[in-house]
Amino acid sequence: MKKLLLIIAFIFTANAANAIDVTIESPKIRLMPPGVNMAAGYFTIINNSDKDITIVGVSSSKYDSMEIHDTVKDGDVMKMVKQDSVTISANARFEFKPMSYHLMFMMPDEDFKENQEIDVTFITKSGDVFSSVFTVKKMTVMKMKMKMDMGDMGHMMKNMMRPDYVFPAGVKGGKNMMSKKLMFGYKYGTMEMDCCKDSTSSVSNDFIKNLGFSMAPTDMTMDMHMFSAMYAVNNKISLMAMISYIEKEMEMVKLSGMNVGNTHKTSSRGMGDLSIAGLYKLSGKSNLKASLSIPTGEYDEKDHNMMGMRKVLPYPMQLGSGTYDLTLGYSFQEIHDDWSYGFQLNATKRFDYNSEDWRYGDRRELSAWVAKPVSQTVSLSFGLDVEHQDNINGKSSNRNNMTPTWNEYFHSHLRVSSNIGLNFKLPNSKSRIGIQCGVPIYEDVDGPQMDPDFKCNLGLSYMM
Ligand SMILES: [Cu+2]
Repeated sequence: MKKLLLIIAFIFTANAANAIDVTIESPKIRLMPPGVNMAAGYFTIINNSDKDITIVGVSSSKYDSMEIHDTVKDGDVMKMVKQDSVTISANARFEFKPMSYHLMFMMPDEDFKENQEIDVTFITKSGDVFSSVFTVKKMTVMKMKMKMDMGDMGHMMKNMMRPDYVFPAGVKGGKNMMSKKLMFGYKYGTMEMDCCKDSTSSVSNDFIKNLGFSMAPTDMTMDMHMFSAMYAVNNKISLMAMISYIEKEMEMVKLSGMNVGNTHKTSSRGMGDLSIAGLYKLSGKSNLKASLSIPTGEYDEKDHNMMGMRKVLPYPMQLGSGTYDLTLGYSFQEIHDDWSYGFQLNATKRFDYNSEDWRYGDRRELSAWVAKPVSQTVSLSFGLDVEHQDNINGKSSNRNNMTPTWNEYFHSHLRVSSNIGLNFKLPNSKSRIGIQCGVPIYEDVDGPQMDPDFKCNLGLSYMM
């Protein structure tokens, strides 16, 4: 947006040079300590023309965001209030000064030094453009008896630069962004499972065999590459779309009959379900999410069985649900000076059966975490995940009775995992990296059911 504004500015200055007759005196930006992401700018503008000039926008190639502010008294607190425009009367002089109108320079590309020069472009209501060069200057901060309240925005700007501002990599969904921001994300998730649990304890292959199954899974890996895009329609509403590429592999062992002890591997890979979501910001700390899962993933994936015949793979090996699923979520995060915490609740409801006459069970999840920045660029987090998954409803026409993975009643579980994570906020960059890994610490399952050894998530995001 900033770049677009500048391009527009160049076009206008080229075509309409001197269309605006203004003089700008002593333009300066307050020198801020490193790591501070907001600075005020002051100058005096003289309108040499016989017409009023209304400034409606400011931008700079060195800052992501700029605003015009006024300072107003609210009780005994001074507040900075964003202004959509400021009008300079014909043949008048107007001062942008401390405790009054000023420019707010936000999210600099780098930490600036004294006497560094910063380009600033102004756009007027009539579409004219004029520019000036501001100089970074050390200025004594006025000692004020009154408290300065930067409001929501000041806190937000400061917090946004923290590594723990974004959720740990394993936490789904996201946070609202500033209006018109666009973000691209990539997440890689991997999970290793082995066999098997029933209730809260591990069970042996003999146990599975004695239940009448002739095959048992031995281990399973799931890899997921998820691509997402998020766009902030305004400060309250962001829209997201997510699609994943999934790879699954399962090894089975023959428990009875012919070829006892032989193992066999099956795999499935392809696109998963497409998810589109809306985020609604409730406050600076919380948001609501509603997402719809659209069945783009296959749910009748096939692979060769032990006999060499291509058969539909059991439920856990499928890539999609085959149903339109609704997920409602609530996220909360509170950021303190040197730590933060948050939690997220998600509930997924599946309404219909897929064309193979089954559906995955409903699902409820809770993720909670505490995070602590250990430097300006790195934060550490500890978290707990609770997931509650229901059994499969209906019965696939492709099912068989040979393996517990095909049994609809061996899928529900309550699982608690603990995890540890790292977030990186690259300096002077719009990229973030997160990594989070966890292991189950409590499981209560309807089984025999496969259970995870560990899971890891790696997340990358880039904000335009
Ligand atoms: Cu301000």
